[in-house]
Amino acid sequence: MKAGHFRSLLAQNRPIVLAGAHDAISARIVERNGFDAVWVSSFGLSAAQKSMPDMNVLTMTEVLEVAKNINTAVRIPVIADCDNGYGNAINVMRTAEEFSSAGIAGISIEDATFPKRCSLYGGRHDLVSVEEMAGRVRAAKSAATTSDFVVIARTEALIAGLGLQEAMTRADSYTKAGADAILIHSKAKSSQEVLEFAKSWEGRVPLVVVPTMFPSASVEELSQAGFKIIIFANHALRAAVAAMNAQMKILHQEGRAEVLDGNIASLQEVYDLVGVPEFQARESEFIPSEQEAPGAVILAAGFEKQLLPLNEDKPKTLLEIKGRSILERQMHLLHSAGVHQISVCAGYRAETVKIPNIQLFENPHYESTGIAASLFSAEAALKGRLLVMYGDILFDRALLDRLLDSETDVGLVVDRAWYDLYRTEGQSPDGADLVTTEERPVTSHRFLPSPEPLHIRKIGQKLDKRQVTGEFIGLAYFSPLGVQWLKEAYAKGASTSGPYYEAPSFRQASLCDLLQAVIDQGHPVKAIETYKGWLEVDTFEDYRRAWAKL
Ligand code: SPV
Ligand code: MG
Repeated sequence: MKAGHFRSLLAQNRPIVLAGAHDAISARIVERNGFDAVWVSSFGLSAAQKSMPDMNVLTMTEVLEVAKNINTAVRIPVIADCDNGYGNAINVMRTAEEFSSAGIAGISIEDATFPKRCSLYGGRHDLVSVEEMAGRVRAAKSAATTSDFVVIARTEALIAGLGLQEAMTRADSYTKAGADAILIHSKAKSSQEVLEFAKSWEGRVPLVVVPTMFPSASVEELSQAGFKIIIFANHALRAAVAAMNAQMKILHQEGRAEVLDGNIASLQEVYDLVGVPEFQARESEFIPSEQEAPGAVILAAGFEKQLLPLNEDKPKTLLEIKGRSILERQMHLLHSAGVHQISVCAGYRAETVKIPNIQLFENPHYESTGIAASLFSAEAALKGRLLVMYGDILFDRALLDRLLDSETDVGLVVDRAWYDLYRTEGQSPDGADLVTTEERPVTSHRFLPSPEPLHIRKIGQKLDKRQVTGEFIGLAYFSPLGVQWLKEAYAKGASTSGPYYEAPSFRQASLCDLLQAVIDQGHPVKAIETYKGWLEVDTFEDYRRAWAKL
């Protein structure tokens, strides 16, 4: 695909300009800056990947691995500098096969002996015979897995000091062997010799040039002289080395990162470069969002004199039933459902609530204020997914699971047994939190909870009993949105004067009053039905029953 794209560039009437990369991020920078293709530079890879000289010390597989990383990071074609093909024609075959099947658009193979040394280094540069190199070219062409794969034959004749005539002979021979382009390399201080070569070249295949040693030669100039492909081979690496050196020097001297501000890329630039936004989009598309674990707030501020002397020295939630307090039992239940962020709103005898691993909030005005005020004494804990429960109830663990799984924004556990009890016996205990749901329950001697939570229309202790469909057990769930509704209702209520729903004033508002406000603001408050399965400790009789039941 990319090889095909590179071939289409070859067919266009303009120069193809490459810049060298030494890793995936430098390749992406090359791409972002508009180059036609990436040159996987052996000079750059040796330096950046291993901090070693460019002397065939990297193996074919090491180069291939980086070339693959680069190819994955960019959309433009990648041409890999494969030195001499890592050996003889047999090694070249494997090289061509591996690189072409990895989706690399093309490779460059040079006529240096194995191991080679960087063309730009001083000292000897030995070349294999013309015939041997022609064999490498034929081998590369025959082993490529796609016919579009581009094989650039590179002659080092000028580097080895063999002169223009030898360079021409070799280039000619490599072309006949099937090369798709000829790279004529030179380390002369001027472009003169490559320009001369180009002049005598009769245009049988495109010419490639690497203007490292004659940097004043422009793309336009080289292109006009007949070069089709121009490779700025090592400038990204050298830019990085210069920048890192300069900034590390300052940083080490100053010992404070701020001194580099403005000199270095911002984090945002790096995020953009490596595609953080795209990866975040993938996350939200493919990874189911881990639901945040819910927290719980236990309301335990009040004092009930009907329980005296049991609660003389402690709040009701600390009453022990068979060796464990109600609060401890509640915490055990919550922990078993994965709820570990537990807050307690205390008031009466708050100092006695000394339980490890809870966050304690205090409503010092518990005598003159209602449960809503106690709840908001724990405002810091009112966030995320939240359970709110009375400190005097015990319930079946399954209720907790159903509530947490209910996908409601505000869900209240509602006991349907109240409905039957009241229907048949015409009585109901005082002080129960009653609800009226939109849907009327069907009476029967069997019970199955409604598969869908029911809409609650009214909640309070003074509802018209004929409309009541169940009793709120004092266990509620709020989604983050539900918590927001609760806070909005509380903020709105705080600015009211006079009676507030069933309370004489907002200060004395109960949880039910606040929930009714949420409903009246048009938000859905849902009932999760149960039939018994819970108990509360409100009276002496409740306490005795709790002992009997647990
Ligand atoms: C490279 O970039 O590795 C090259 C070009 O082969 S040069 O270093 O100029 O030889
Ligand atoms: Mg090289």
